[in-house]
Amino acid sequence: MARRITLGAAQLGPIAKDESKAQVVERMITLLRIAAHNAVDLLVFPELALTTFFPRWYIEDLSESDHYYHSKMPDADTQPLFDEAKSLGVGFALGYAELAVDDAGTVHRYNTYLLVDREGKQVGKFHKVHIPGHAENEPWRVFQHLERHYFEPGPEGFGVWEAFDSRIGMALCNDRRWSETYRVMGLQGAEVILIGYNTPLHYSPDPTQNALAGFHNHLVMQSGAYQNGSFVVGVAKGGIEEGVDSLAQSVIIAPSGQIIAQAITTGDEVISANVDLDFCATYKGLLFDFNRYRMPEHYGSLTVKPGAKTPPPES
Ligand code: ING
Repeated sequence: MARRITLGAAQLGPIAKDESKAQVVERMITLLRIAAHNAVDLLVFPELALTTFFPRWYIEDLSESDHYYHSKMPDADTQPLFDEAKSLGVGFALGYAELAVDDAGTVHRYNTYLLVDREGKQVGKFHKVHIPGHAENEPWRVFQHLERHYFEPGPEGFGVWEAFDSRIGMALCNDRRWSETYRVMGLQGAEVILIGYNTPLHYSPDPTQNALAGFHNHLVMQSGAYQNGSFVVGVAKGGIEEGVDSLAQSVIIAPSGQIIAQAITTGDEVISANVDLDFCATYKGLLFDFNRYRMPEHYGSLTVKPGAKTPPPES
């Protein structure tokens, strides 16, 4: 019996700075209902889905940005979303800013993804690993990208969770650009990798890359999918948000690397695809049979420092 699942991407358009979480949750519930109408089993929301992309503004005292974070999930703002999803029988992944306090009482601020199954059970939580941008206000930039001021990398790394009769992995935005992200989950048997992103079309450090933003976005996710025999759901917060134009082009990608669904707007939009999870095996079990063909003992050290010169062959 084929293991079929309908994957969905809930792309969000711009979220204004003065838009309340309740207003955003209403938009997300509308997308949930559209997804349910299309028999979606797992709907993926973008990174930091509940607010405007606040790392675009420098607030020196982090405690003054606490209103962007959530210390528990669900909470009063998000309970309606969790209730609606459960009543519709739609599982989802939610990107949000998490404020966590560890046993020693230390506050940690994470860029977080939460996976919830169709019965409303919280299956797994991921903390973004690759934190891009900068930590100090840099006025030379057209706009700020202060994720390194607002977030620390998660200590747990990349995990895979048994859910939806499959093995689900999660990553966030800049994580998708690093090949290790996919391979670490591929080695854990990931069949579906969920990735939310906020990616401005302008890259201040090198604007020559602007024209390639869409190409690079799909390039890395298609490669990651293919090289690990996994489906990838890439979901944007897109459009012109507080004057900054961000890439949309959300996609659902097959283990072949082919794009099987793509958003056509830069706003709120649901795309979906009904897929056979056993299709992963046609890549994992043949070309990318890790146990048979992967050669970690011949790769040398993965801890080579950037710029290290490889020793000349023995003369
Ligand atoms: N955003 C970006 C990303 O990796 C970035 C960081 C911005 C990279 C612009 C390149 C150009 O897509 C997040 N949130 O990681």
